[in-house]
Amino acid sequence: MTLPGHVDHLIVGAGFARLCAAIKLAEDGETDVVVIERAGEVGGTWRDNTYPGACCDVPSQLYSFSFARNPEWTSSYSPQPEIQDYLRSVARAYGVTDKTVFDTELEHAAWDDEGQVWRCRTSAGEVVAKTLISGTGGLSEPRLPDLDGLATFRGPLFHSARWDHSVDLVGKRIAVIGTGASAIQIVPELQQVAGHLDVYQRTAPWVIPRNDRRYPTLERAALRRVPALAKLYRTGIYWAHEGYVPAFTWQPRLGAPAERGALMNLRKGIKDPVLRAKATPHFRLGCKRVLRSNTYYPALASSNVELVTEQIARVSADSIVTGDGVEHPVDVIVVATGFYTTELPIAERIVGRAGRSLAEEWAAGGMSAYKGTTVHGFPNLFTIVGPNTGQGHTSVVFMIESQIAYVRDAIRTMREQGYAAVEPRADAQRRWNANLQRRMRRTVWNTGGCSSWYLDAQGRNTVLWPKSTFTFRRGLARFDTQAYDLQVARPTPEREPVA
Ligand code: N01
Repeated sequence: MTLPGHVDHLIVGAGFARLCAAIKLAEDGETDVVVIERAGEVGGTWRDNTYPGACCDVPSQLYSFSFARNPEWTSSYSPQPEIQDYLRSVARAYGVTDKTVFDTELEHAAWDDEGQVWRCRTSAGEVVAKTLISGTGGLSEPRLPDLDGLATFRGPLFHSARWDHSVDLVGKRIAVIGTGASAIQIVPELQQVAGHLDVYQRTAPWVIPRNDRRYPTLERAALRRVPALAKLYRTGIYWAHEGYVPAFTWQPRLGAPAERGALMNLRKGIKDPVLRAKATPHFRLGCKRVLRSNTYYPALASSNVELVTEQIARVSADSIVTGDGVEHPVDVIVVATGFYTTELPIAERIVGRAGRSLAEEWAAGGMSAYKGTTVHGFPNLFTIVGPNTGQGHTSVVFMIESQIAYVRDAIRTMREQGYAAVEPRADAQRRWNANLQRRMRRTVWNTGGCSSWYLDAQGRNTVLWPKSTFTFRRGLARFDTQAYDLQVARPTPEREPVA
């Protein structure tokens, strides 16, 4: 479709969060909805991350919409192509593909307080929207490491989320920089094809076993025919994962049994005590994202792999030089160093009521929102996967569905009560975040002895939700008008309410 000039609801991006928004608004009879997607197809992070071994580390039964369960998953942890197919088919089945303007990027969005609308500039032209539904989630903008000489490297160099499939890796000397969730999936795959593989580790991660299994045809047929069975699987997995919450948010010592399991995984995978010592983590489990793999440690122990723990001093045209002066020749560099998670590039493009961007608003105190979903000074902006809505133990899709329920109720309320604009009050947002940050003090993320992408430059955790996910869902079950400044339409041509 082509970009219209006016729309009720403009949704930016077409990953899990934004697909859910488009589907649920349509269910409520909101017909004037347009999605803009900067790429040529839906999928978000699952479209972008095509690296070898890309796989979900949350069980598939839970990593899918509650209203579009998928009995066709082939295994308990789905590989990226299956998740991408799932998202494509959901987008098609629910008519979202037809509402999406592809290859179109949001360049700038400014709140017009007179007109009570968002005036948006996109790469495909201008559009005026009554509400702007955006994802501010932090796993979409790759972060390259700030390494001396990186730009001088002459061979292929790419980020894990921008895999260059045209590069032939067979027999090559490959370097992987980073040992996070992406790297530990990539390393076992590259080990099988590389002539030599150097893995550059800054911090050894916790890696627990991944209890993956394939679903036999009979089991898939049962899941297809008996929806209650699929629901039961989902519920069981949900509560099993929720069991991590006390250890992560309240009493980190409760994670000790999981730490013992991870150390057994390490002993099983690596026999050499010197290598094992290098790969042993020195912080509490959960402080960084807990990784799951049965193949990472055996890959590190392979004869063609070296785990390099000396820090990188510089990169030259054809090598990586470490702090001890050793030059490691390399043909291909894979950078698995994560994403911009707390300084989101999209925040610079969204300008609120006072003429300040989200990035400016958040520069001093870090990212913050009310219930992770609305922001004082930014009327009618809904941030899905917004500040403090992430979690390190379960499916983000659960949080997304909770947020979308809140957005739906907000839009319903606007329609029914004739409000043209809703904006959380400053005091409500302040209280919400003060409570969050108080809760954050005793979490493993703050006390576990590590630095992570959950923390911003000031050491504030503005990414994760510090309680159970059902508490989040309960808190967002209803749009709480008492926390909002509610504006009726002003008498100008563009000031009708959302209706
Ligand atoms: O990124 P990361 P990721 N020099 O930030 C290292 C999700 N995900 O892409 O630990 C050297 O976790 C850094 O070292 P350190 C998931 O939520 C999900 O792997 O900071 N090294 C670290 O080892 C995950 O948490 C799935 O000391 C440098 C690594 O790079 C998130 O994406 C799969 C460096 C970065 O790890 C991000 O994971 C994959 C430098 N200058 C990812 N800078 C699922 O299955 C950074 N590092 C759902």
